[in-house]
Amino acid sequence: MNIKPVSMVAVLAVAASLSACSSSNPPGNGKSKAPPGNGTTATVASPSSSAPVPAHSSSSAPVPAQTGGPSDTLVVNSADKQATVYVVAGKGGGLNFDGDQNGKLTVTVPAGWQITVECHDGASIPHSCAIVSGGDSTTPAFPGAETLQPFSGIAPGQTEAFAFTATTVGTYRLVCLVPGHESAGMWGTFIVSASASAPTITS
Ligand SMILES: [Cu+2]
Repeated sequence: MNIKPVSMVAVLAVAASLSACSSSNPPGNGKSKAPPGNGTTATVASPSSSAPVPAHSSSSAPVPAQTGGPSDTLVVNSADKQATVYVVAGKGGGLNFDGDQNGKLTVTVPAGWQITVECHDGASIPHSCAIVSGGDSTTPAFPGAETLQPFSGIAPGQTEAFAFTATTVGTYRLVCLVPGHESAGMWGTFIVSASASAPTITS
């Protein structure tokens, strides 16, 4: 007789473990509040409110990239001090970021914010994105502030994302580290500001 409520609990537990994405959850932790015989699983979605972690919780894996937003685009989450910068490397096929060369593209972020850069290769040759301290530097200014293989680059048409915390005030470069590209003008300006209240992007 009671088979139906028990199976519903099982379904709910599976659905919860799938949506919560935390494999440490012990199965079958007796959801006694499951309504008997009323077969609706829609209420299971509510646990997500306690887990606001977005897509990027990885430590070694690259941040999941979207399909590459338009150039000169920022998505700002002021409440959480997070911003995503969409950058097109090699827009129109040239050695540029978002069509700009030699520092013209300027991204400013407040110090302490977590920044995600989505680097889209818009050209027919490989490019990369990295935040470095100055001209000819090939070391990321912040841990993780570069695409995975910055010297060989991202394949044409692909998008790769990375995230870092802009901990130190200063003026940096957004560069392509594929050899020869920065010196040919493929760099922008990346400013970590003590006074800015929100990120901006100008070109
Ligand atoms: Cu390049």
